[in-house]
Amino acid sequence: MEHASTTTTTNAAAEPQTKTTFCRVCHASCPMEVDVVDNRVIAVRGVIDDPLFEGYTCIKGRQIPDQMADPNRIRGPLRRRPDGTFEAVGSPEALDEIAAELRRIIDTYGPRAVASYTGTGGYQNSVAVPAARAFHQGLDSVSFYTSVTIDQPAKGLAGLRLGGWEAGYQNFTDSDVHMAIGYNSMVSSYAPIGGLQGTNPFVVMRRRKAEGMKLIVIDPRRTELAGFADIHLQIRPGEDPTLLAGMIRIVLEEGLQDHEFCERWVDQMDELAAAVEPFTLDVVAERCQLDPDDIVAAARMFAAGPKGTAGTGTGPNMASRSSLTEHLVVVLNTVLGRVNREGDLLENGLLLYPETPLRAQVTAPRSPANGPPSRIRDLRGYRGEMPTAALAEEILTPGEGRVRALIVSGGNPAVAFPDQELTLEALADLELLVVIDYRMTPTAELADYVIAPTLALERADVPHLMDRWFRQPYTNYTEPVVERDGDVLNEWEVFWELASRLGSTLPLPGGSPDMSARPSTDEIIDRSYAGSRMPLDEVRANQRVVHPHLRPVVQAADEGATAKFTPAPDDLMAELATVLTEAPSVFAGADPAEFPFRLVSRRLKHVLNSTGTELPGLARKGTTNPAYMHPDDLVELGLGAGDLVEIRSPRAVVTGVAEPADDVKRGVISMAHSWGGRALTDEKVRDIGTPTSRLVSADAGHDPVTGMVVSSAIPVAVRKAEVPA
Ligand SMILES: Nc1nc2c(c(=O)[nH]1)N[C@H]1C(S)=C(S)[C@@H](COP(=O)(O)OP(=O)(O)OC[C@H]3O[C@@H](n4cnc5c(=O)[nH]c(N)nc54)[C@H](O)[C@@H]3O)O[C@H]1N2
Ligand SMILES: Nc1nc2c(c(=O)[nH]1)N[C@H]1C(S)=C(S)[C@@H](COP(=O)(O)OP(=O)(O)OC[C@H]3O[C@@H](n4cnc5c(=O)[nH]c(N)nc54)[C@H](O)[C@@H]3O)O[C@H]1N2
Ligand code: SF4
Ligand SMILES: [Mo]
Repeated sequence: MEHASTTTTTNAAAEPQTKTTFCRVCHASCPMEVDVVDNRVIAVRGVIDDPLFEGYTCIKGRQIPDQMADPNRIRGPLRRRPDGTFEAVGSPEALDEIAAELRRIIDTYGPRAVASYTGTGGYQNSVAVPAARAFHQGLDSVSFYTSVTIDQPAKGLAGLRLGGWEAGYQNFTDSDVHMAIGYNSMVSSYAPIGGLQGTNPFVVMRRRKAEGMKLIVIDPRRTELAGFADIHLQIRPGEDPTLLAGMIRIVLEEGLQDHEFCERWVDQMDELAAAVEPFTLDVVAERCQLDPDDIVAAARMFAAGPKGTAGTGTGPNMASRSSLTEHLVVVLNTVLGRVNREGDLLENGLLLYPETPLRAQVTAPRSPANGPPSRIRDLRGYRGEMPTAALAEEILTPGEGRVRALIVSGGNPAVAFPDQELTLEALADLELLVVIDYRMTPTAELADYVIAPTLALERADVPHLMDRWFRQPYTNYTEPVVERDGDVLNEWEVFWELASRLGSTLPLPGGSPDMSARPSTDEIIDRSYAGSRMPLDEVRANQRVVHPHLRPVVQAADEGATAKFTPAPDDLMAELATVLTEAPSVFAGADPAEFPFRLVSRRLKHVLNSTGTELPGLARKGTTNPAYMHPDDLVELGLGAGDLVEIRSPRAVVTGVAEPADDVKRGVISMAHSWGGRALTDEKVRDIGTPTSRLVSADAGHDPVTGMVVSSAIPVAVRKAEVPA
């Protein structure tokens, strides 16, 4: 099924053939109707009668025809010549050479020296991550990295230290209140579980508000989502742990917690109360630069519920102390009893993964990071991956286990990884760099080989990321809608071809495929999602339909279930105790007075991180990632719209292009990441944008558990740039 059947028309003015698929530019997986003429996608649009999306798409998805037909698209492998330029090479030859080099590296240094990193471009393909993971298992190499560990890794870990609730926390669809902390679904299509997902977000939010749902938004910017808020707390960036501790204190002091639930399921309530005691309203209000009355009103509104959760996005997860923030959010939800109870129905069907028990009980707390030791800063792997924030140092630090080869699958480390200078040094230090990407990115420019990938509409797929997030039991499968254009490979095929040449296997959840004859993509999908709650055959036959009867039902707790939540673990409470005494330890030794501004990250409507920046229809000329600042701050600094601004952190200096925005809090600069090129200077800033990742430092202020590098709420000094005459 990998190759689409195309209709050959004899008519010169060929009639477009319309097919239904889904968009994979981002995780949201919007269904799409696609018009195809002569194997070319000429138009795409939303599917009006889709029960969840109701025709919704965004500007990024609608540019797919341009992306596929872009004359600069890489349509076959490229090999670096000694002089640094690239030459075209056939994929069998490129794969032979890469495999031989991997063999040499494994024989010389051991399998750990071979690393791969799957970024957002690979992540949208349902089999790219499973194939990369299996490749490492087959080789017995722990060096498996993805963008998840530089995204919001603290989320998956919070429920380990505190304990989890097997049946999960409450749904968005019937919540009475929701608290959104540093995410903006209206632009990003992203929300934590229990929040507003990217399935037609504007319409859904309007409906929920009309039904009486209350919304609290905590964000230094008055975002598109904050425009719907009943209360918007325009917090000073990086102060989320302060505010959350203050809110928990209000809840406990006013006795607003779910007493019955806490009595039965939560330990350490006294320790928790003692730990938040110093977070008095006055202290919190001053630190967060908020009105005390607003904080109390928000805490009471959220506590009144009775249903609904608080959840975070990338903002607070990129800021310092992200594990602590995540912990406090789940503690707040937990003491208010916002969990699914016996007999409740989950909104989502969890169709693509094996069925797991859903009892109304606590899963015992355990240590969060228990994977293989990293060679850097006492970090460890977690959830089967190694921490990407330490990958540059894994490459640069001599000794056993040093990474020597890296396969980048749909990622752009040169601009997306924290600490750009260190990242560039590391990429240049590799003995082999292979990049799977369809365009010449700053990372691909450094590669020994660039492999051209299939694009979304050229491959069979399932919406694996949204599977946990759809508001209903719903799924979608797509065949390829056009045939491959060029000598291009699906990401899984790259890993299969290399494993096959290395005499290794791809042990997927459903077992390794045959390694002597390349299997079909559908076989790889079947093996990657083996044991799924909805069998894959049914998924294929059953697209874009809501299956209300498949909403999982929460079961009773086991008799005598004893595990309890532990909201006050020693290490996190020790960290909490430092919040009021030490400024966020972003850059050790840096004088906060010298860096009075905070630079925060954000998403832009028309690009996905760095994807799309090359398309004229999206990144309109002259529009890169401006430095959005409050107009009064600009006036004070003597800056006008479009002026160049020097932004200095304790680590480095970048140049931005100033843009007034009265939705940004004073003292804050709001800027998107993954811009700029390979140079460590910014002469071309107006054309290629500013790499904010240069401002941060891999080894200062990192999260002790996840290794996350501070990449939002970055302390900076700002002044008008001196422009040479
Ligand atoms: N300062 C700061 N830094 C951040 C963040 C932040 O908020 N602030 N956010 C972090 C987050 S959340 C993330 S996820 C990372 C993102 O980190 P990355 O995923 O490494 O960066 P992207 O720019 O998304 O790179 C995706 C690449 O995939 C390519 N691509 C697109 N489609 C395909 C495809 O079908 N196949 C293949 N093979 N390639 C494709 C694109 O051309 C692009 O080069 O950045 C992180 N860095
Ligand atoms: N259009 C578009 N969509 C995208 C992407 C894109 O680049 N463009 N990227 C995709 C990716 S990789 C991801 S991970 C998701 C992310 O999805 P989101 O998490 O929704 O990302 P953002 O829209 O950047 O929202 C983060 C918000 O946090 C706020 N913020 C920053 N620092 C702080 C802080 O210290 N505290 C608090 N409380 N708030 C803070 C910012 O002002 C911003 O509004 O989006 C995905 N979707
Ligand atoms: S929200 Fe994401 S999946 Fe939907 S159209 Fe936009 S880019 Fe595509
Ligand atoms: Mo992300």
